[in-house]
Amino acid sequence: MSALRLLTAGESHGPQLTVILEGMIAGVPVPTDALNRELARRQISFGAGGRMRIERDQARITAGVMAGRTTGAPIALEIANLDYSAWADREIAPMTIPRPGHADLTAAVKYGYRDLRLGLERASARETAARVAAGAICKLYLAQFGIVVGSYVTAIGEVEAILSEDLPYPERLERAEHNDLRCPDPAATEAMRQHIQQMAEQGDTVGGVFEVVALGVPPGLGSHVHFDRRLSGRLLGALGSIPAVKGVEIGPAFANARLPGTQVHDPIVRDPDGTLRRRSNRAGGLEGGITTGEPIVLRAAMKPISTTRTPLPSVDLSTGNPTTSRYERSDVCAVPRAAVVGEAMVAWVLADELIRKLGGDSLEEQLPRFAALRRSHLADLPMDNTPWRFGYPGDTS
Ligand code: EPS
Repeated sequence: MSALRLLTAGESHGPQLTVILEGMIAGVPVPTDALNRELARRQISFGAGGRMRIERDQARITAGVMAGRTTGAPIALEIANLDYSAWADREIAPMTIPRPGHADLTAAVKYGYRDLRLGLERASARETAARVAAGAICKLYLAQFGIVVGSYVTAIGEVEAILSEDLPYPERLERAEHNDLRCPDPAATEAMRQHIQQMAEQGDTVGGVFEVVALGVPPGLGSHVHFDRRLSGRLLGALGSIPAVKGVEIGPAFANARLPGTQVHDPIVRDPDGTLRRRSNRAGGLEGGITTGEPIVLRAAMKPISTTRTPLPSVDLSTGNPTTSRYERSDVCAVPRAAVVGEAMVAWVLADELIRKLGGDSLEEQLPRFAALRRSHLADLPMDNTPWRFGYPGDTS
């Protein structure tokens, strides 16, 4: 069982989203604006639809944080749906035509819905606002140990960012904060904008690829001993749980699959001071389901949004007759926003693993344990009389 349990509830057009995060240790500072800053990052994006002009997501913490710090009790928070007032008293006709690609039909089959709105209300990516709020708390926890989780967009449809391997991750993350497509390549950003614009004009939608990176993660999180303790699987699953994400890889996994092993595996080298390092990071920061101390690099493919203005073939479930999908409103491209959700999911998994690794119930207990762990990894361990030690993020040789 996870040390850090996350539950979200709430319909897209209901009164609010509700989140419970259980298992967070006591003593983590939670400045109120930190959560709202993360929520605002999820809302900013070129290609977002009308709904994002209505919502101004704010988290209201109702439990588990007192005097600006976590108490160790379950953390509860709420995010109001401002669009609720427009829906609350409206007569809404049942929706009977499933949109191809959406959860409309599969949810109806599973739960026996006759009105497809019952499925879409919960399948809507509105729910991801709840994850981002919880992820913000996980990020605050990780920050206490110098761990940073960020993201950037590398492709929108056919437009690919060109990022030199020498462009350091902190610089990529910094650049991503400065445009509404979260893309670190300025030339590609402009082309992406035009592509989204063109898709909107054609009544179409577009997907893309984003990367989530975690910096400063110590070696030794996760485990090889059992399938569900492999951190690789947990991270892949966490990103794969984001609506419309249909593919995830660790490092350049699909490119690695096409190369001989000698060109893939990161050489292990010993620095003059005895620190063990990897000369490259094609493993994306994970070997044997355990962190290596190198940046964790995850890449996710998001399909185009399934609500398209151009009708797609479908069947009206009330008559059984062939017809085409109907359109109310939707985003044209949600990739930059999904990247922020990806950060939240990765932060949640890493926080869970670190809490499990360090044990204890408070930051006061955990900080010295983290320092001790680091010291134990840094201790000179003789092997054939040659001292060596594990490399840690942030070590300089
Ligand atoms: C979504 C449809 C749109 C999106 C929504 C996800 O909402 P609406 O149906 O109200 O127009 O904007 O995303 C959000 C509300 C959000 O907060 O991200 C869908 O069908 O998945």
